[in-house]
Amino acid sequence: MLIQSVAVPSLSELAQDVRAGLSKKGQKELPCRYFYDDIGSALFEVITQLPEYGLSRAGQRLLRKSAPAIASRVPSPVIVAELGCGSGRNTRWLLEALSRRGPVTYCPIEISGAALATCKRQLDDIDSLSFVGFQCEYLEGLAEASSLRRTAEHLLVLFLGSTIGNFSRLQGVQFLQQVRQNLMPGDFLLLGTDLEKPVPQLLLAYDDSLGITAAFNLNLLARLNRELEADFRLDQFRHVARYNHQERRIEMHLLSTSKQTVTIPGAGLTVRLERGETIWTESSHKYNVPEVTQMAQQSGFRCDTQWLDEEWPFAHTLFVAE
Ligand code: AVI
Repeated sequence: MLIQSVAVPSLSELAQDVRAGLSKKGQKELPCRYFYDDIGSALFEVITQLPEYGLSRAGQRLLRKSAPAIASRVPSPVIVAELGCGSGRNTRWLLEALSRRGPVTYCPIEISGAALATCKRQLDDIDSLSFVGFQCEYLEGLAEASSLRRTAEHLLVLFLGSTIGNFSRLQGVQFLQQVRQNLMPGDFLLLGTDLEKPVPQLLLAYDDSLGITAAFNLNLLARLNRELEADFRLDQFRHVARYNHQERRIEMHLLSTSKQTVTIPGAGLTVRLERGETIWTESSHKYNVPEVTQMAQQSGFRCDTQWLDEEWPFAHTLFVAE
């Protein structure tokens, strides 16, 4: 298996981000990208199977349905660069459809080494597929994948699962602009976006009855205990999912159930929390269809084709670089 490690965020980067986020004057914050250590990635895999969390299944259904159409739009040979591959299960349909027509180089880009290894195992049996994994941040990995390109090879970037929703709307467009900078005119981006839906349904999706999303959220504090020798008492925090109507997003918070002091030696920090105060850990923005078209235009793409799921409002849109 070829897996290249470009630059996994260093401990000092984690320490700096934790320091910045937890010493904020108003709302304390922790970046959601730190959810995905090996334990967090495993918990996220379980989330994707939960009855309340229809998002991943919608993405799978769409990919299965649209794979032949996508394969007919994207010329061969192709490099498929997937930003955050997870287990790789979702991508199988598309990779199979593409590799029936010619050689495919698949470059999953993933921060978790364990997830990358699972992805490789899942897809190992696909004929004429070369696997070059990158364990690093998305844009670094994309630059590496793009540098593998030979003449006449097209690039198809997959950004599925509505990970774009974890950026603010503005950051999302800025990120797509950076993706575009790594592409040539005529290259493709397949973008997954979770669409607006009734708030009670969203709240259940982010606060499931088995408590897996709660564990996923709390693992962030457990990670700081493991990696920065922090002394967070997990029983003194509660997972909270809220809908922010103005921003049209689900927010996940960790609510302190007592007045407490936490020390984080690895970040050189002592944090005081009031009873009821929260640490904001994630936003998950929900979109509507015209917004997706607008995002394409703002980032140097045009929309080619869009597929919508009928059971769980979710869109896959094929963008072409202009
Ligand atoms: C990865 N990302 C798109 C997920 C989401 O729905 O925002 C992460 C997640 N957080 C809680 N459940 C799932």
